[in-house]
Amino acid sequence: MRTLVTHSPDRSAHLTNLGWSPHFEDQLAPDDAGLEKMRVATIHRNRLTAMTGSGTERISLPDGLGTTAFAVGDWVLVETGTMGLVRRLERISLLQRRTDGERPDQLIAANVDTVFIVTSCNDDFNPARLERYLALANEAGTVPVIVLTKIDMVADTAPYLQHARELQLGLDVLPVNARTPEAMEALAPWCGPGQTVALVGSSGVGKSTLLNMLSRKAPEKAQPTGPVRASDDKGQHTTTARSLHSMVGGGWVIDTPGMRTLQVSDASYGLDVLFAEIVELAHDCRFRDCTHAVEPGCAVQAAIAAGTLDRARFDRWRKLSEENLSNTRQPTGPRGNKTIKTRRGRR
Ligand SMILES: Nc1nc2c(ncn2[C@@H]2O[C@H](COP(=O)(O)OP(=O)(O)OP(=O)(O)O)[C@@H](O)[C@H]2O)c(=O)[nH]1
Ligand SMILES: [Mg+2]
Ligand SMILES: [Zn+2]
Repeated sequence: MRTLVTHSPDRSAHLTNLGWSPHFEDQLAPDDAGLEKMRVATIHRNRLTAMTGSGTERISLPDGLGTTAFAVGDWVLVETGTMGLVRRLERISLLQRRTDGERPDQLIAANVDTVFIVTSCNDDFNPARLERYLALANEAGTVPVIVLTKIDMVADTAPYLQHARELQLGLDVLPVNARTPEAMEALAPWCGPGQTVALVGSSGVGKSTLLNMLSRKAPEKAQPTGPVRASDDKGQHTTTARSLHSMVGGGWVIDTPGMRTLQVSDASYGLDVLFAEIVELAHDCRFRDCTHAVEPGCAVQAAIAAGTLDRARFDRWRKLSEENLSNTRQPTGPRGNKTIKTRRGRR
């Protein structure tokens, strides 16, 4: 039988550092008093581990309940001794993505405060792909930050920085060499006790390199990192599972495998935050349901003509909006139908 160190005097400080907050405390019933509060650390096909401040344990799930219903970062209540799962607590935030076919959404990470969207100063840098990550992070109610790695590999980082900053109003962009301690200093404002950050991005951009720095891993415990292909800077998918690790300055960091594709679905809010300048312009279109394609009096088309809105950015907005509409499960009413039958003038 397993036991945990449950009576440490600074136990509640451990829990707070682990991300426990009133949001979770409020979900406890008097009967839950004897249960262990744990945070999901790793998820494999048939295996789930969770941690308290003092250790990581394998959790046994009730019959018929698979691991796909859980995300790294979830809070669960567990029976002391047997380590049997009692229930999962409602999440503050959830990063999830649509997978191909009819399979359920893939849960990337839960109860995350900040998403570090990692990209490099090389062929990986792609505004259209970064916008997908931004929509995902916005939709989940997390704060996205762009971490631009491999600044030591280029003579001039300015164009990368400029393009990244233009992706979303007020977006923080952090240029780093992920292999140096200065990278940690750059990321520090989003880290610290009680904070949970997730690293996302394509394979080879340096997510695990950053994680090893943030959690100051001993070499034998470090997340493996792998080289990128010289011809196109693509990584080799070194990390294959999501996992939660403590950071040296307090707080928790989640490593994720590089994603090959990222579909946008159920992300209208996330897209509105991402493309706030287009949403803003649309208020001035003559027709409230203007599609910004052919209508007279379209403020969005006028901005493109005037050179104040980039046509490529507009094209990406249209592509993502259409993809979101066709992927979103519940139809959102007549606007789901692209032919506009009733057009109301504003004045
Ligand atoms: N020069 C330089 N190399 C870096 C930097 N960041 C990461 N690398 C190297 O890039 C390669 C890939 O890094 P990883 O940390 O494995 O990348 P990853 O994002 O975790 O990749 P996956 O696990 O495959 O998703 C390794 O060889 C790192 O040492 C950086 O800022 N500068
Ligand atoms: Mg990795
Ligand atoms: Zn318009």
